[in-house]
Amino acid sequence: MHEPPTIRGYASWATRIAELARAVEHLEGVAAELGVAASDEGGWHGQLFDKLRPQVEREAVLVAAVCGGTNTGKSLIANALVGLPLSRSIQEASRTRHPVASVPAGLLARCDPGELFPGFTVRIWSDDDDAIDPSAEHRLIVRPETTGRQPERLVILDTPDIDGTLQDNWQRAELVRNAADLLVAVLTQQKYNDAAVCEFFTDAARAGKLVVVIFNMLEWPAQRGRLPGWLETFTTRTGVRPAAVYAIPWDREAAEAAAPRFHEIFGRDEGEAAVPPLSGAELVARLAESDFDRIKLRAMEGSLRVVVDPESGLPAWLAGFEATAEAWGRAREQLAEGCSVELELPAVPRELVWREVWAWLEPKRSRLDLAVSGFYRFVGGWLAEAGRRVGLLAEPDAKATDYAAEELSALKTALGDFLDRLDILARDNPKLEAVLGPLLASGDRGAWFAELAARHAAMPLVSADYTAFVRGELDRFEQESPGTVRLILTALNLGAVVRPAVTVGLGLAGAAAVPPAAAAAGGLSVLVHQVGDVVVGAAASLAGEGAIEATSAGIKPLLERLFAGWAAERGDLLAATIRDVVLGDAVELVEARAAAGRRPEVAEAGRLVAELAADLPEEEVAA
Ligand SMILES: Nc1nc2c(ncn2[C@@H]2O[C@H](COP(=O)(O)OP(=O)(O)OP(=O)(O)O)[C@@H](O)[C@H]2O)c(=O)[nH]1
Ligand SMILES: [Mg+2]
Repeated sequence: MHEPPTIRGYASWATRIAELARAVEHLEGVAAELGVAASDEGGWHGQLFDKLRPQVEREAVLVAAVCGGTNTGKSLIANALVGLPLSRSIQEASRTRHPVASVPAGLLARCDPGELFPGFTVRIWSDDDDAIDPSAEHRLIVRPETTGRQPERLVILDTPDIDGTLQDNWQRAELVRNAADLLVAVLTQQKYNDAAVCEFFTDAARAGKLVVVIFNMLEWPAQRGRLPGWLETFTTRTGVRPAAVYAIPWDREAAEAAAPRFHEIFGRDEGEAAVPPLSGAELVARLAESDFDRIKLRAMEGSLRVVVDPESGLPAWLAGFEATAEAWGRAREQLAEGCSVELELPAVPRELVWREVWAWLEPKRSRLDLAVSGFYRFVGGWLAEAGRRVGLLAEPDAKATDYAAEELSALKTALGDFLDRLDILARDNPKLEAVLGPLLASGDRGAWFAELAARHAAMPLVSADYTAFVRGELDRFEQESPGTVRLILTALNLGAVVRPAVTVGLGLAGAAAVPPAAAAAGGLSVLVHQVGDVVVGAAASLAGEGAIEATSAGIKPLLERLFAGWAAERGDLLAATIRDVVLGDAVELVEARAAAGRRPEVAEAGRLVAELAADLPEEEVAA
């Protein structure tokens, strides 16, 4: 006979199942978004959400239903188990028309029998004729049990037959079977091999219902020897693995007294005689006490096996989820690596930067006069001269206009490069195609370039941000190196030229592809900031005759930052345009999907599934 599963306690399973359902529910919201196939070939979803979860969410109640062919003594047995007349036991066949449930009154006060038995209209029992009312309505007659004899968490039902002429009866029996944890299969010599009976229990076995077999109306002990053969036929046809087998001898007196005796049948009959038969009350006590956890676990076992099946269950779905999230992760990496362009700006108009430095120096002039007196006068004169040379003082507007035109053309080239890269990425990666394809296909490129030009035209040559940035940098430098202001002047005077290189890319947080310059350019934080997911990085190199002096004077980093900051502001304009008019929230979308695989629910669901699977008893290998 079947070995019971290891008893770990119903409560621990119930908790895990509830947690698992919660985790999966969270992931499902994301799964649709990620495009994870909603494959449920194995039916794990229905088992988890429709079978297991409702069970664990309500009070742990054991529902035992007496089922079987017509006129086999079901009502007699149900009444004996309950110890009260539930439903009339009659000689004619197919007389029980509605299931009758004996529910402990205390339990009835806490739980709604309508929820335990979907599909039925609940009626409170008035007498044992209720169950034989020929009404077409699917009724569930509830008899509150007030004697206290019936265990508090046990519900016992008598059910209509499953093989008579009335189809309504079968339907009602099936509804009860689906809601029950334990089926008491009443079989007789005539019915143990009946097609309809076997079909009913085949479905029960498939759903993993625990079945206790009772052979009734036996010539006793004459037919004892026939039982193993009947049982073998029944279990082979149905796939039922009985948790226990009992036999009830044909006994008119016992039947009339509603007190049948249950003889437990073990594999062979040796030693059986020594075990006294049980009364209905004793059998019930055994079910509710020592068998409760085992029965509940067994009732869930079938559903649970479906859920934890590595091939067709939740693990397969989780693997699909992770694989899809990983594919989004790769798409994200590709986007970060592939989407970065060099913005090659025309030589930075250094006189503009100088003008900012000069403006910063102005209010300090008297202090400088005192501090550096002659030097300052020398520098002042030199600057005027240098200014004339580089055109700072001559036709500044014309120069600015030239610069702006060159700059716009550089920005447009970079935008074109950027769009080309997006095209390539979308072609290479189906996930990126899904997100970027529609943007690129339907976008009006002419309008994008026009928008870039409009934004560029509206941008001042020297922004308030830049002015503030320069002042901040200079103040900081002066504070860190008091008395070295003259060095700034020296370097500028000597004509150091700074060539910043600006990289505009999709700096996804944490991605290796964040332009290294952006990460290094800490001093540019005012300007080089994250704009959505777009990072503008700037690096600079110092060249020209003043480079060595600037380096030795220790102001190289300062100068680099000042010039790079200027260029970065241009890069920022490009980045913002790309984000606002081309990409929209596409990058955030990719980022969010790539992050889905790292959601804690993924690991949690994996852990719970593994734990639940480990608790399942080894599956019996069919002999
Ligand atoms: N002598 C004797 N009569 C029995 C025994 N088991 C059942 N009966 C009788 O058989 C008849 C049918 O029993 P029920 O309990 O009504 O059978 P059922 O399976 O509920 O029948 P339906 O609900 O009509 O399908 C009744 O008259 C019972 O008294 C038994 O072991 N010995
Ligand atoms: Mg009956």
